[in-house]
Amino acid sequence: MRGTRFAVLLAASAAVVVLATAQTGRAGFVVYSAGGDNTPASIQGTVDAFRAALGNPNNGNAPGPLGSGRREINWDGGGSTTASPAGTPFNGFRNIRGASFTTPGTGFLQTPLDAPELLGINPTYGTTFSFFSPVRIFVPLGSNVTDARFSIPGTNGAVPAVVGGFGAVFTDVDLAGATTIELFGLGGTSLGVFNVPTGRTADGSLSFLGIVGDAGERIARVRITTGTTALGPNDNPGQGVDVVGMDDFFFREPAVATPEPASLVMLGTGLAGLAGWARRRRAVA
Ligand SMILES: [Ca+2]
Ligand SMILES: [Ca+2]
Ligand SMILES: [Ca+2]
Repeated sequence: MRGTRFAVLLAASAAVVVLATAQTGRAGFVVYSAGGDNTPASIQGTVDAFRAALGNPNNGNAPGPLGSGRREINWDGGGSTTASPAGTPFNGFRNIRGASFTTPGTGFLQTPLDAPELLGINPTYGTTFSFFSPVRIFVPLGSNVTDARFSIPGTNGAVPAVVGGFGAVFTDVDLAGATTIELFGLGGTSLGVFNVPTGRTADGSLSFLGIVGDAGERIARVRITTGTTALGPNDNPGQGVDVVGMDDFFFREPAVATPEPASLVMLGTGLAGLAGWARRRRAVA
């Protein structure tokens, strides 16, 4: 009888360890990455595999919460051929897709490669960058850091959310290790920093990095660092200056950010009870 209960205790402890590892370590993440040339086809297969890993369908602008699928942002404004400047926070996609963006800089730009708003920063950027989805890319201004937070689509940010995976397309990643995606959990703990692979052409390359949890990992915030500098200087990786832009974002359907999964709470309560039982057994032995 005692042996049976001890086995139950061991089993419960092992389950908690597995869950804790999945919540806090990067061992529970599956990485999809590709460093391509200047054609969308060079990263298309990896992007599509990541879409499938996030789940179907693409939920578009549908209100949530929804039980499956993913959201995408292509920055193209439904076929716009002009730039759209925005401040920070940038909430243009908060209600329809469940993502809002901030930067330590001054704002953001969704821009075609030939727009005066982009070329006014530096006239060489029209050939430094290229797009994955035509014709606009996305860049922070005054900083190379972009933070994304999530909410249930249709609540206009009122219901905070977590996502199980996130990925993005990048353009003109030249220096290894300079462009990264860092994931954070609900308590602000870093879940890992993941490097975006370098492209295969000197300018205008496309790269993709996507990370998806395989055990219910919950991502509350994403920090994207693009290159070594805010937009402004010429791209010059030989001198350590790497300017990088972004295109399409992909993330799993946002889910309500409850403080702790009910199953984990129940398991923890059960484990505490079992541990108490074990202490009592030792005390009377
Ligand atoms: Ca685009
Ligand atoms: Ca370059
Ligand atoms: Ca670059």
